Amino acid sequence: MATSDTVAAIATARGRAALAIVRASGPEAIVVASRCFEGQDLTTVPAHTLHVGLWHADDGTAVDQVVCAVYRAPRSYTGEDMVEVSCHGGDYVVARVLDSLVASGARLAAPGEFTQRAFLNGKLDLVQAEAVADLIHSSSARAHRASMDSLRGRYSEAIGSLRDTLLEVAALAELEIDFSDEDVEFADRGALASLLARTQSLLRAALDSFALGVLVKEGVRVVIAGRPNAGKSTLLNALVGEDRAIVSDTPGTTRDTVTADQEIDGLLFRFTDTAGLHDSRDLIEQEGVRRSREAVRRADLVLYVYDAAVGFQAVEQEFVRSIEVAPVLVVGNKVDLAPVTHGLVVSALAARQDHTELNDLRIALVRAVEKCAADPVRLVTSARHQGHLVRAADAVERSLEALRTGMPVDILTLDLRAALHELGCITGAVTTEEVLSAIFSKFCIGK
Ligand SMILES: Nc1nc2c(ncn2[C@@H]2O[C@H](COP(=O)(O)OP(=O)(O)O)[C@@H](O)[C@H]2O)c(=O)[nH]1
Ligand SMILES: [Mg+2]
Repeated sequence: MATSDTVAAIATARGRAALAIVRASGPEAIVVASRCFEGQDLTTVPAHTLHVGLWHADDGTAVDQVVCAVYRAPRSYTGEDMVEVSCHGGDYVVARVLDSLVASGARLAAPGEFTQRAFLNGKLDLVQAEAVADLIHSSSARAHRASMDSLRGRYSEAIGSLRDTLLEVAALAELEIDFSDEDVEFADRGALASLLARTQSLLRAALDSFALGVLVKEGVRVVIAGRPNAGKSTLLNALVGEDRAIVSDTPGTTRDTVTADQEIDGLLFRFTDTAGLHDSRDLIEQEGVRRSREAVRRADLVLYVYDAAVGFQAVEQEFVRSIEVAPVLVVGNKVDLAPVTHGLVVSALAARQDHTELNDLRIALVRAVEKCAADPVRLVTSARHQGHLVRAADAVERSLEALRTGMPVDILTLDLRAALHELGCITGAVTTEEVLSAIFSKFCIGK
């Protein structure tokens, strides 16, 4: 991807809407836009100004009345000259505006190309660029908060301070290499070891937060399991506050998988009412057990519902104990009919009238997720970051080992450099074309 040319793309979603934005970025952005714009001469207007005028297609026909925002390098999102055309929404007008930009000399932007240019021009680091995509995709308060934290540079700061500590240690170690003929020790081994140990514990805390980070970013998949007629579908409906699953007193009613999303305490929960489980008459049957295991395998959390009127059967207890893939929350339903002997107490039916009825269950769901990690300084939500953090922690571990065993100082610096390299990959201080295209190709076009 060259940054010497000028690109254009539609930045807003398709379909009918009051307004839409088509943007252009690159050295020719203002000239290209001015060729289509009848009003002020955009090439001579000051930076950061808005101009109302007529937009013309390349055949001269007036397409729309628009507002052009003009930005000049380096004070723009991409760090290049940019024009953002606010036109009326709807597919036709927007497509014509884009066509005319292309006819005047821009080329169509690749996905994420604006943000990639911003990165290449030093407007954002890689973590912040990824946060832009996460922000667009965030669908809960906590996912939003994590991406805003990253976008504002807090995550990069945390990585940066880890790098600074490692650089400090590396500098001291390298000083010794420079003076190795003179056989002096500049650095106090104990002080180096404690700096490295501190870095290591911060890295471990970051790594520990990844399990929670993924749940915050992707949502928590909760599979509601239990015997037919236990009240799973009723509970799902009560939790999401609408009738998503079919409720019936004929066992085996839920045949298709029903999934419904609900935000609780800023976390997105994706509840799945298990299907197929109910086709067999009893959980003890081979097929029933196989299917429940199958459903449970895809869960981050299992909500096991039993019917208090029937009791928490031995086979059910056995089944719950055998689930290893995810934490299980046991709830006894139909407390209005019989006392609950195990787990949380629920009346799914009553909860339909009174939505505070399930508050204990909601709290338990959030707690079960938060248990996945201690309160981290910065939440790691990206598998890419996780990979680099693991390798950085390994390298720091090796350098600690090198210190402990009194290895030559150049062995120590090799490991420190490896750790620094990994941290640099996270923020993009070190990067390759391949990594960039893997990241930015997942972006929307126009971002
Ligand atoms: N008395 C009582 N009945 C309930 C409760 N929850 C569900 N039911 C009833 O139990 C039956 C089975 O419920 P359903 O949600 O379809 O169970 P599923 O097969 O596990 O999905 C329905 O007739 C529900 O109305 C409850 O808390 N109390
Ligand atoms: Mg059901």
